[in-house]
Amino acid sequence: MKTRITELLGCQYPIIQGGMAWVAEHTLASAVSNAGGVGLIAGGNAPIDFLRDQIRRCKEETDKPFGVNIMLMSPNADDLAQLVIDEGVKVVTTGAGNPGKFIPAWKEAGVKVIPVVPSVALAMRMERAGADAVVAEGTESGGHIGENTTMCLVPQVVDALEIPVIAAGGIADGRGMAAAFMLGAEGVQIGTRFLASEECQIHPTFKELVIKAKDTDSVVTGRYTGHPCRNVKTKFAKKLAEGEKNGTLTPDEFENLTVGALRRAVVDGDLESGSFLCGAIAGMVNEVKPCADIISEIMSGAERLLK
Ligand code: TUI
Repeated sequence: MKTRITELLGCQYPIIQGGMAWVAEHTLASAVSNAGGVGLIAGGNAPIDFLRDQIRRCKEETDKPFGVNIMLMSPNADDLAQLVIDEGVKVVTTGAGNPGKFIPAWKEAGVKVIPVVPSVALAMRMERAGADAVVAEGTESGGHIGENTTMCLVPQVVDALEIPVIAAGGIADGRGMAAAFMLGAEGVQIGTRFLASEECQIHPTFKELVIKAKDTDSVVTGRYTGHPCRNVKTKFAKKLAEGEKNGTLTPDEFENLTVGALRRAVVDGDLESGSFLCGAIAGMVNEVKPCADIISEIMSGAERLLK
């Protein structure tokens, strides 16, 4: 399947992996890239020396294009923006902010720039700033989210832009990919499906939560802090949601409880105080598989339907 995204990124399939903080490290990124998609290493809040090492390991594991996701609220965002240039990374996606100030330097260095956007307005700003493509991310996604759904957001972003659009949020099989293409997307970004991959290094408890999740097992917390976040509905997530709803947790108390909660989920599998970020499609993810199988099943399903 050739689209402007496969052409832009030099990959076999128009599938990019979500830049999941703490989750997306070199083994997952290289597995996705070796399977014909574009794997990503997530910067998150990680130290620069750690990320340099991750990028170098990924280069050893794949000769295919891979990228780095920069979480723009991270204190390391400026240093990571420079690191991707210094390391010759081919693709950058960004989240949780406006990457406009970095785009000229990335373009100069030949880095393909793909901001993740939750709205048409930001998508248009990114096109004007020189982005090569955007990821239009619906509220079905895991982690930090906007309010609009994939079904509503993607066609509106497609109509508003000339550059190609990658759809994200709620896509985990060939049907989802085909649907995104019918909305005008030329690629998909997939996160949650790759949580349940063999190459993903998250704690076994996290994988089990994804595998066992039903359709109603995700919850959005933190709207009142300005950082709404979709998680698996664990006891801890319910406590946060109730504290927010009943006013028994102030926004400051809420923020304090969530400091370090992503690490506690991914590394420790801590159900008492970890935040297991996950998309609403987890209910449909029922089996751990190698990334190559996940990608080939999605592609064969989508191609069959699109024909
Ligand atoms: O960024 C994500 N997903 C994420 S980031 C993350 S880590 C985090 N930790 C604490 C607070 C916030 C994040 C976990 N999941 N997806 C892409 C995305 N970007 N979703 C929403 C946005 C976004 C939101 C507001 C992008 C830009 C924006 O405003 C830009 C501006 O300045 O106008």
